Amino acid sequence: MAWLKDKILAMLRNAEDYVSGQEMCNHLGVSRTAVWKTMNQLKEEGYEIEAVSNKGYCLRVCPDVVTDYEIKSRLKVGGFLKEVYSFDTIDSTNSYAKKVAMSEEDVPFLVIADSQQAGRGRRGRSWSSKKGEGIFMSLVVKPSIPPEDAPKLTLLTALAITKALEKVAKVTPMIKWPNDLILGQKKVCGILTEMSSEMDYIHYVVIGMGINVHGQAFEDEVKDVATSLWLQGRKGLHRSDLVSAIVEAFETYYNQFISTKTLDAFVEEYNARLIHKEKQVRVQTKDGEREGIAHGIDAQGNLIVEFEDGTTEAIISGEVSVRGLYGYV
Ligand code: BT5
Repeated sequence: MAWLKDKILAMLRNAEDYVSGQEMCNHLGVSRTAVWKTMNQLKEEGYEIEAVSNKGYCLRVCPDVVTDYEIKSRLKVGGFLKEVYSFDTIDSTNSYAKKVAMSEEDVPFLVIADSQQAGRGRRGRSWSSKKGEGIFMSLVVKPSIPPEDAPKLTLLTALAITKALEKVAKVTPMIKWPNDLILGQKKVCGILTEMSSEMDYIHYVVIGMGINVHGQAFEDEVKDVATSLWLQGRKGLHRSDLVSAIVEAFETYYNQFISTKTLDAFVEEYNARLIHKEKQVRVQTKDGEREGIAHGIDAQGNLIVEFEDGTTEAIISGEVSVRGLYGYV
């Protein structure tokens, strides 16, 4: 009866007042025993559900969990998001998402875990993913856009997460092109976009998001770089609140992008968030390091940098260091 959990949670969550057991049975087409058993399971998992005779049930307290049913109960699954797969622990949500994406036609779907054993960053780097401390999730889409446009999804995702963090956590992150969100000069979120494609056709895109929520201390290797919402003074957040706000914001950005096939409408918003706009940056590409002033992104999502020799270039990808961030002084 695991499927009942999200339905019951959704009914309790959407109710203005108490929901009677009979109403649940009628609505869900199950027995009273099934409802009662599911309620007990939810209570064991930390949901505080008040039961009052002649009135019914009321959800009082919700634990900070990222189970599929918790997330489904907050989002209309079958609407934009077609499925949610959740894990207590996993190697990497991106790796799992890729395996599912090969056979699963119904997209977008979400893979989320409470911890990762081998969370991945870009170019073989790792992502610290301690149990219960963050959001580790991957959204899979199959857009009909040219493969070279896929990196634009990273930029849209950065905007969507920014919107959601503003709404739920009441913080205003800045973006470090292309895939970091910054709070208090440190990294609160990273995005890893991976794709399977042919020359002119995308099979799928996996957008992995790592967001530090409750972490109070980071390992030595990342402590100078990383921050969390907790460390920025945002305590007591529910990760599922953030997850549903991110998916909702992503839906809006994604749908607009897919229908217009251009970033035009987002460039201004992105540049207003850019932490290195009109600042000195150091660009590392495969050809070496150069310094210049970043003027923002163009409609291709490339970073426009005016170098010290007076030339201006659109940087397609590469590492950009921003003075004052992550030990670049
Ligand atoms: C990223 O890579 O920022 C992309 C991170 C994506 C992680 C998500 S979690 C869900 C999904 N499943 C995965 O396996 N991955 C995705 P990059 O720009 O390469 O940054 C990696 C660098 O950030 C590391 O080398 C560290 O310096 C630093 N770092 C590692 N863990 C961090 C953390 N939790 N918070 C902030 N910085 C971290």
